[in-house]
Amino acid sequence: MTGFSFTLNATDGRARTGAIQTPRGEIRTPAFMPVGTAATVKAMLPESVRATGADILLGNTYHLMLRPGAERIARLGGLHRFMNWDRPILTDSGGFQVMSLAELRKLTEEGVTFASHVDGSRYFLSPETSMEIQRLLGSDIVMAFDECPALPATHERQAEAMRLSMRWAQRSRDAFGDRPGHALFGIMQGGVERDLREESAEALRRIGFDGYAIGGLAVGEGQEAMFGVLDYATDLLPADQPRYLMGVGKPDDIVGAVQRGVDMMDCVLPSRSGRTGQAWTRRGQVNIKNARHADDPRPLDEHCTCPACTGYSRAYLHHVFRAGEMISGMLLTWHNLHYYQEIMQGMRDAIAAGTLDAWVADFHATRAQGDI
Ligand code: PRF
Ligand code: ZN
Repeated sequence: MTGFSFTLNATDGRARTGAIQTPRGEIRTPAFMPVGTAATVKAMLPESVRATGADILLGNTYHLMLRPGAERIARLGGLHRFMNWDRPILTDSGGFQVMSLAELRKLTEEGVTFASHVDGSRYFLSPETSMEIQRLLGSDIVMAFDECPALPATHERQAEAMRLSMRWAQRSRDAFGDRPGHALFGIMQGGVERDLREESAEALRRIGFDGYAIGGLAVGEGQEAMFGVLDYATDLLPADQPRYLMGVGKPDDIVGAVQRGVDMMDCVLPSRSGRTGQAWTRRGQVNIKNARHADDPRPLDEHCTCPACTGYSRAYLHHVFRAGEMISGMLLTWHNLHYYQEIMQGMRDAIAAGTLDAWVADFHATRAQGDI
């Protein structure tokens, strides 16, 4: 397809670095995508998100169809114009959010009907309606419509959900059609069942997508089980197209995923925990609520170049959190997103230099040290 391409620049072990070219700009990989669910990365201006180093944001079909509505966003010039972010946007397809947030859900072969968590009104989502909504939003990377079963799930339940997702993947592909400059990604399912992951990858490759996501992980199976799947799952997908691990994760999850051949990830963690007083740093987690920070003149991380660390003490960050001041979420979110992007840049550089193992060893050693 024209206007959208993926170039691999270097590999180191199974890790890869490269870039996705889109008409709205380049996405350096491995890439971390901040989550902008409701047409905003909460507590951040778009230019500030960009300043942290983000090349692409994630938006949500489910939330935007409910409020303010995809047609309204289309009338207002599309999601990029609406939220003042002119770089690439990937949109999730909605099914995963329906299953975790909506009420009165009814799932059939055709799609899923549900009641809005906002006002209880009834909606229908299917591969066809999800493709239409993502088109109205103007999404650059559109996700196929899938079903991610809740855990615990038997092999039989996982098989059923995966096979439905593969039929929906074909319907997503048919409904998406040919849209130069826009990409459609398929989503692998199958839980932690190797035979199902293999069957799912085969079905997706047969249909053919511009990129391939690994869904159905980070849903409560634990890091060891997730890495166990990634140990073989990335190799089931085409080497010359981007691989996206959905909804991951903590810093050490991201590092482990990149080591296993993942190119893209998204997670609410850095932004959400910024609003609950949790900071992620090179040396580990800091809970800024803790009274031990009340008199501490040091920054969160003396090596960090973000505005929260260059301008403010832990004592100040503790105070504004305790006082419920809005700047608390703003500063901690900025720091967390900055730190996540610094990890991604560090890994991109290390993969290009062939020194990822040393980089990862240093990442873990730094985090293991002492009290933060
Ligand atoms: N499918 C979709 N979105 C997702 C997931 C999935 O399996 C996950 C699982 N971690 C997060 N977001 N469509
Ligand atoms: Zn910082």
